[in-house]
Amino acid sequence: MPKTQFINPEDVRKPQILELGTIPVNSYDKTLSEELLRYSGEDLLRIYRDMRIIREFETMLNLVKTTGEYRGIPYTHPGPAHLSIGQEAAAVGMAYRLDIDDYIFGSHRSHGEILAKGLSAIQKLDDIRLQGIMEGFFGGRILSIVEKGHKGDLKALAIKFLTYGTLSEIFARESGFNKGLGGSMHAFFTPFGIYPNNAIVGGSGDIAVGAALFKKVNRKKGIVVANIGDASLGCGPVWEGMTFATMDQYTELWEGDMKGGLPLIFNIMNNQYGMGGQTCGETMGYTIAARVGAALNRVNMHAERVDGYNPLAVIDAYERKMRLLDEKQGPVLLDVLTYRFSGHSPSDSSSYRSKEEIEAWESVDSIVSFGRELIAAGVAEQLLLDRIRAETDELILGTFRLSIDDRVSPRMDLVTHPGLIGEMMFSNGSADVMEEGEPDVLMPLEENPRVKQNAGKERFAFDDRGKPHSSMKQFKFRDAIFEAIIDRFYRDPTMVAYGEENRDWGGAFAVYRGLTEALPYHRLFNAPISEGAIVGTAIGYGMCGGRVIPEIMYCDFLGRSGDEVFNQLPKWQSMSGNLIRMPVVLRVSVGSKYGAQHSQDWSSLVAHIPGIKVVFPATPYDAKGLMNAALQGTDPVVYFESQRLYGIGEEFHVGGVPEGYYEIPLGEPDIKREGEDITLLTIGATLYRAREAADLLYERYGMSAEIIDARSLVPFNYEPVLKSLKKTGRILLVSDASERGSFLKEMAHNITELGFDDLDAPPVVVGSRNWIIPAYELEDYFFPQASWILDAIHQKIVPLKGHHVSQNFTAAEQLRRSRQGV
Ligand SMILES: Cc1ncc(C[n+]2csc(CCOP(=O)(O)OP(=O)(O)O)c2C)c(N)n1
Ligand SMILES: [Mg+2]
Repeated sequence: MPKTQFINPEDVRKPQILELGTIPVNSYDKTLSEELLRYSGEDLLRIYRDMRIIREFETMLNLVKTTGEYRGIPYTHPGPAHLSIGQEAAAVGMAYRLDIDDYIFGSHRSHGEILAKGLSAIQKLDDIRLQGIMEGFFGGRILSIVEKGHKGDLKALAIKFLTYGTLSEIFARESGFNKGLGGSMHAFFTPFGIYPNNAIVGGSGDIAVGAALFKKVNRKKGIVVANIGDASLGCGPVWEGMTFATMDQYTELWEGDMKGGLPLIFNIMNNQYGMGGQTCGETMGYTIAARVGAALNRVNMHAERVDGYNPLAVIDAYERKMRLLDEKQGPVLLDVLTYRFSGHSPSDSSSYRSKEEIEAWESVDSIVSFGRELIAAGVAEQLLLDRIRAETDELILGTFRLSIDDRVSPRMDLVTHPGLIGEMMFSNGSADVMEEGEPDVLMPLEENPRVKQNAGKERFAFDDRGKPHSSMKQFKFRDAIFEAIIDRFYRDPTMVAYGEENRDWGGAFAVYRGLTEALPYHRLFNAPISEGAIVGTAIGYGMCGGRVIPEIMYCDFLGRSGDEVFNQLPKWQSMSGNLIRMPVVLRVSVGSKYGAQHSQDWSSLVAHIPGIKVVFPATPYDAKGLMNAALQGTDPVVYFESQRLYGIGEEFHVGGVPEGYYEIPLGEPDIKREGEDITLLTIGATLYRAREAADLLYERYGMSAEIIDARSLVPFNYEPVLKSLKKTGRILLVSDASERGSFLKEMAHNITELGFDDLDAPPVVVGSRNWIIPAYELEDYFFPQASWILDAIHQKIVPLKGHHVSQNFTAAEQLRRSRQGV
């Protein structure tokens, strides 16, 4: 418990000098001849071969992009190709010691890393496993293509499998590793430990940390390497990822075998440029990227710069650093110095650097230098190197021919199956647990103080006579979420939850109170204030096969995790060709009372992005059922919780909140009150204001309103709403989100199209104003009120006899506001 970590003013106020220690730079000083005891001739030739395969692969792509042909065979590749010609030694050195259980992540310039890691995996796998992987992958489809006419051993076949699977992916063929849905910047192949590469530079900076967390928490073999460009050190996700990866708690607070650092290497592929900006001397201030380690923890992340132009220097560093990881001393930061001869992309004219500079680096080309050293050490003669070159050229030519052959390597057939990509957006799985096993917990569930306390609570808000139970006695919204979550913690051993103040505080809104007593640190912990990394690490954790609940304390902070929520969480299931599942339930609390930056409902931003499920429960019964369903699923779910509701009991579901397990299917709206004259469709907490409006409508105007609670935004079944409309002919939609561009507008539009014949008037949307949210004292002028619902009905749907309006919903006012953008 952090409480035990006493912060003594006497100690921390003492004067001292902070010594930062030292960071080695290019300290490897052996020649290849001196390393002959460490490597066999075969090993060294394989290093040479692997570098040559990458060089020719990238050269082929460069020629295709710049000349429209490769070795006389024309081909047009309109997509991207960010090449790493020049960086081969860094990639092969990085991958050489990695085993099949070690994972790499990368960025947009990752072809070399993919090939290097794949080649390393092929070398390490025995034939039976290798054959099994190839046969099992997409039903053996890729294998059946490359094995036709293959002469040679299984490893040679596997190398064809690797280059073909990668290239057909780059060329958007269905026979690619990710069915052509990932493409050049995202290709990956998890069976060889090659995890997603990311077109968002630095995107892997936090995702990879989550993968390392998964390995640690679930006691899995292997380490994780996050390949990151030098310029990406300026990216928030990288910094946040490093912050998350170096938290003291791993060594100070995690207990037993969990004590110790993450098995993770941040591998800076330091080619000294962004696209055109020079990192050292221009866009960054670190001079030597390894310096960054000094900011992160007291051991400088064991940072080191190594010469990435010498594969043996990189391998040497990996050997030493992997030992540290084995001793749980991670994470490690490696600054692997390299250079790309190729442009950022083939259209790049290299206007930002001089010819002399490129030539200077070409003159020390790592492949040529390594070849020379092989000869000098007597490992090879020129003839042998020439033969290796001829063989690798042949491999790439064969790969190229196969990948561009439309009959062998067709694209996904969206003519015959127009809905195919749609079918791949979600995995729609149902899994009690992500892995069998005994969950780590600290006490039997029944003994948990919160569970005991909840057992004595009233699970419906009202007594037999309709009187509300005292607030203290009611089983509340926050209890309902807690109940679903603790239940899953006691079932699924992979499940973890984290966010800001999640542990001893009990979550900012007391949802997790009691969980701290139940769970060891590694399953429930406080994250740094790094919303990007909170979501990003969860993505990495989920894609490796663990269930995870990250939490964003206020919806307004979603902006801080924008990339993770908009670009990463929703995309990897489909972009992987459905190889990956994403069992991540992101809890997002929607505030009120705290003004413009703590009270916004941004559900529409999330619902807009294809690939995320979005729910917004408004009652304890729904909160528990929807949380159970979200946790049973294998898709990413953003689960919105209104802070207005944490303290309410169940007021609608007469049976109260069941004690046992039940699910409410995502996507099904719920009729909360039946009525005849108008339908009120609500999202989130406006349910209660709609109920108030419905009471007023009845009391004052004799109108009966049917209230439907949307409960989910994505997916959403319109049928119950359309059925209601058939009866009422009128509909008003209400939520706390600012009205312009809100999800209500989307719903209103669909309802207009689908229910046009049943509508007496167009659907009317009542959202919050298109303003900043004012202080609590003025909030009622911003958020929809029950009276606004009546005003809008009166002015836009059906006149209410004798009604006095407080808000102006006339067409003229609508036009005026639109003209002013408010
Ligand atoms: C978030 C984001 N910003 C900008 C870009 C455009 N972009 C693509 S590559 C690149 C440079 C990246 O440099 P570095 O991280 O050093 O990797 P390198 O390209 O040198 O391998 C930029 C700015 C992007 N893809 N993603
Ligand atoms: Mg770079």
